[in-house]
Amino acid sequence: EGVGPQEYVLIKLRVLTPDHGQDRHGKIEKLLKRVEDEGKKGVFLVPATLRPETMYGQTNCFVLPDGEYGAYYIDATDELFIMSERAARGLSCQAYDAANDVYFTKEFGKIDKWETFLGDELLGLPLKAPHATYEKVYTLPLLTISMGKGTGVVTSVPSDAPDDYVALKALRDKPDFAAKYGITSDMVDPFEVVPIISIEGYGDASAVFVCEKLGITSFNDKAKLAQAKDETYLKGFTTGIMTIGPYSGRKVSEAKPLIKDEMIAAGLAHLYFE
Ligand code: A2H
Repeated sequence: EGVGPQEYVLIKLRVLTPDHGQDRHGKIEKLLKRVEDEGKKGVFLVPATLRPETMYGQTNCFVLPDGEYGAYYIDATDELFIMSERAARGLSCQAYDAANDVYFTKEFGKIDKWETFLGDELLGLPLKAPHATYEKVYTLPLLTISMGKGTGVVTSVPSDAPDDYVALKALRDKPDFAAKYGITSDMVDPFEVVPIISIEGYGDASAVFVCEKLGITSFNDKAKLAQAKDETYLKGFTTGIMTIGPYSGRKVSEAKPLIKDEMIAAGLAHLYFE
């Protein structure tokens, strides 16, 4: 790894009204109501990604079921971001007023915690994901999330990320596993992999290609999964060609900074360093 901070892009996935009548969504329903009553601009799950150009391929978002999250009011944008407390601190450049339990940052102004959640209380939520081809996607469990990295929220692009593909496939193929987390088939079955980047020799959904080539069936295939990630990440960025969106036909390495800047300018994303 290089020296200096890692730049992530936080993608703003808008939390929509829960549509499955699940008891565990009581807190988020209350929060959405308060946000509406107070005229704030909305509640967003904010996954941290290194690959903003892949957002066309989103099929869902992941949280850690027993991870601890907070909903933080962002003064400067008048919105609430759901992320780990650690990320809220990071976003505020570690400026924290303990006496008043508020965070400060030059870019965002005051960051104020309105609610806390266990990941489980965020599972099965409908979301509007920017650039996704699906009108709405759902929050699903990912057990390999580290709460010590990024925001503790990961957006899922199964076409290009082997972790995301394996996790989504497990939820589709193992109904007991999905049921354990209250995930119903309509939250996973309609969400086919969306091809977004073509790589010579790997087709237009490289993560699917490599996972099948190496015979990866679960997260237990650790060594193979590591190999799959090495192959796809490097190739995708260096030789991949976009096959979707306004930069279709352009190299991934050229499209990435353009898409990133446009998403930030449009208020769909924010930079985050740690
Ligand atoms: B990437 P790095 Cl398509 N725990 O986004 C586990 N994984 C996390 C995480 C956390 N707390 N926070 C972010 N990530 C994932 C897209 C993507 C990503 C694609 C291809 C490669 C890729 C869609 N998921 O990452 O260890 C996020 O997944 C390649 C490493 O901080 C984020 O970018 O370097 C990436 O890992 C950050 O990993």
